[in-house]
Amino acid sequence: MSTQPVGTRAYLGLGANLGDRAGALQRAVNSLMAAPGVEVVALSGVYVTEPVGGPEQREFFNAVVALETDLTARELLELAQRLESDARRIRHERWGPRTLDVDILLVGDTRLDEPDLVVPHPRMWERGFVLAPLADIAPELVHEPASGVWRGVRRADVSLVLPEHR
Ligand code: A4P
Ligand code: MG
Repeated sequence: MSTQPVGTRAYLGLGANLGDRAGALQRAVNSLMAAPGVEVVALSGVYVTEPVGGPEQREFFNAVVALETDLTARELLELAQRLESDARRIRHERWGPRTLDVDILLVGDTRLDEPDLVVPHPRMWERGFVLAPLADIAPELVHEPASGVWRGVRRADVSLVLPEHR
């Protein structure tokens, strides 16, 4: 089932560093495709990225997804958290390893600064693991980044696919 999106462009960041990392990202894309009020319009490449912050942990797989949506930023956060719990993510520690992390990067020109939701995502512009995939699908948004931001970020030899349209 899908509702007709009214066309706010939103970008979500996907990350995984436990278990089947590429599979977790693809399942998240599949679930987004199936979600009412959400149309997946572009997928970035998949990047293998060194962990930023947190404990010693495995490299992440990261990607960015572009949506057209009539959901609000808060509704997108609820959807993101549902995808994370579907991936059986257990929160142990901030910035710690996770089967799936879904961050709300941008939602049209929405600006929110609430305890549990800050949009645009406050750390996105300094993170190569966000900017490299974002530049694949929205190069106009990624200006000359601070030097060093691309370190530890390389293309993975896997790609995400958009499943057949419903
Ligand atoms: N929250 C507030 N704003 C947002 C937003 N725009 N999108 C709140 C999503 N969530 C948002 O997140 C903690 C709380 O942030 C949520 O309950 C939500 O209400 P979390 O996912 O439980 O914890 P976290 O992800 O560990 O913390 P945080 O602060 O969101 O971290 P980041 O900034 O998401 O960074 N290194 C690599 N290479 N690749 C990564 O993907 N990810 C992180 C997490 C750190 N290092 C990484 C990567
Ligand atoms: Mg997060």
